[in-house]
Amino acid sequence: MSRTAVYDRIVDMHQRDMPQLYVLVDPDKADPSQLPGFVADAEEAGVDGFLIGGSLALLPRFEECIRAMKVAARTPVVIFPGGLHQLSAEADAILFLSIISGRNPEQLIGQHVLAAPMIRELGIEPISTGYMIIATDAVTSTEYMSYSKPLPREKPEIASAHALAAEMLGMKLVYLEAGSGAPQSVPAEIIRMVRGLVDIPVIVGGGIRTPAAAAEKAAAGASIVIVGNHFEESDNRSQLRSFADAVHTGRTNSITDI
Ligand code: 1GP
Repeated sequence: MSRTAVYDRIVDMHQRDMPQLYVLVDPDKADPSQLPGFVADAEEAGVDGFLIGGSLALLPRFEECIRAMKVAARTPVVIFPGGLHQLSAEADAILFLSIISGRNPEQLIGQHVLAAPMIRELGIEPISTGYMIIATDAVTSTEYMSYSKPLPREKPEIASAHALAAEMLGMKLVYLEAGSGAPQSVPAEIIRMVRGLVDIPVIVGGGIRTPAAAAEKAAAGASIVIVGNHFEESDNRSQLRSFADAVHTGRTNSITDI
């Protein structure tokens, strides 16, 4: 794959106004032996790609999980790094995240200086991403671990100004994050305003637990909707297709989804 293959694919779908569903795999919670089957089932159900990573890494099996996913994956497997310990040449790309909602220099540029030479050496495609944490009623792991203040959820104009600045700085994606397992997801109003202002693709994740919520994010302008926690429960995996359909069409077909 070329050094821009994953991003080119994301932009292509974004420009064609075709929202995508990516599933986030947490290496601490996944069983590597189950991952090839999970990835194959998810792709079969219409999932468009995968993120792997998280703010914590309690178990040393990040690379093992990526390898297991790559056994089956035909779609991109992209690192969503919680830190320098989450780098691997096995992945197709890495979200090179700068936490622009906060003012912690380590998360804005410090860690990046350390990571950049390694990413180059490993040959992973870096995708520069302006990452914004949107406040909820809970303190999420991302917020706590990164010492980064979230943006107020009732003020879409503040999030929009951050997104615009990210684009002007040359970042290639913006990621609106409520936090993994968040009690509330990113408000549609923020997504709508951000999407109306920037041309770069907009990723939305955190606290999305129903096809209706996923559809709402896509309809509001998300280029990629991320679902993590919900599919960690094996009982919920039968809903993969409903989520994928909801994101692809921006709506749900069943009233029971609401
Ligand atoms: C977290 O946006 C992702 O970074 C996914 O969140 O686990 O709540 O789906 P959930």
